[in-house]
Parts: sequence; C-alpha cells; structure tokens
Amino acid sequence: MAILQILHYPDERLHKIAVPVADVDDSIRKLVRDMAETMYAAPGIGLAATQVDVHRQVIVIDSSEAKNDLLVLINPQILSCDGMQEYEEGCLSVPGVYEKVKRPERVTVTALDAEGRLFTLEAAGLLAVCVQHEIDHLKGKVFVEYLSQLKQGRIKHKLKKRLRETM
Ligand code: QAP
Ligand code: CO
Repeated sequence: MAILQILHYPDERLHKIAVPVADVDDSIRKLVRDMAETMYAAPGIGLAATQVDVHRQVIVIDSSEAKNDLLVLINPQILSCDGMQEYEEGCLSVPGVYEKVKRPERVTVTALDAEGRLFTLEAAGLLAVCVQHEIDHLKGKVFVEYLSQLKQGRIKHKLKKRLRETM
C-alpha cells in the first residue's frame, strides 16, 4: 500500500474530467487500497481519484465514527435527489478551509464496488453530502466553486501564500 500525494487547490489538475473505469481489475483495486490508506492517514472522510491526479471515476468514502466502513464507488451515477440541506464542508485538497454549502439532502446513487458489482446506495445527511462532494471532484468541480467569487479569491490567496511559506 502507499500514501498518495494530494493535489491542492487551485491546482489546474483538479479541474480535469475523470473517465469511467472500463474494467474493475487489480490495478483499480490497488488504486482503491492506496486511496483508502491516503484518506485514513489524512484523516478524511472522502477522497476522489482526481485529488490524487488519477483521472478515473473512483471514489472512497468512510463517514463512520469508527472508521471501519469503507465505501467504494466506481463510475457513480446520481439517479435522483430531493430536499435541501446546508452543511459545513471541507476538502483534503483545500486544507484549513471550511464553508457552508447547500445541496440536496438525499441522493440515490448507483455505482460499481471494488469487485465490479453494481449496487444502489440511498444516502442522507453527511453521507449524501460526501457522495455529492466526491462526484463533483470527478467532474472537475471543487466545493469552493459554490462560494462567491470574493470568497474563492480569498481562499486562492490564502492557499497560495501558505504554499510559498512551506517552500
Ligand atoms: C468531503 O472532506 C466532505 O481542511 C471530505 O485540514 C467534508 O475528508 C464531505 C480534511 C465535509 C462532507 C462534509 C480537511 C482534513 C478532510 C481539512 C474531507 C484538513 C484536514 C476533509
Ligand atoms: Co474534496
């Protein structure tokens, strides 16, 4: 297993569109294991392949308290959503920034698991937020893009400054 390097906003590569996985093979299972290890080490509750500069439709999530409930979503599709909720989101690619974002409260998603089996997930609350946040990454979208231009500019400035300081 390996800890992968996470891209930091405003890295251009975070805006690449991920392509579907044609075959859930051993190389994809290795990617899933490495992404899970990277997410748990961070620690985080969700990670999309885009964030580790792999532009394939692969997501790992574990929003459980005990951190023992890994959810793998390959080629995820949102079938339906309803309601609306506001949640304070963060992102491993935008360290130290937490902002409220409005999203649907419940989503139904289909995806393949690490064995390539199709399943359906009905998510609500934090898990629903996490699923939508990670699917956005696969489309090249970072949560800060839901914020005002003013806030986005401030966040870019803050992260660029921090990047300079740690060089
Ligand atoms: C997405 O985010 C998410 O700034 C997953 O310094 C977040 O795992 C979905 C993290 C909130 C729903 C609600 C962020 C770790 C982790 C940071 C994460 C940081 C260290 C973020
Ligand atoms: Co994120």
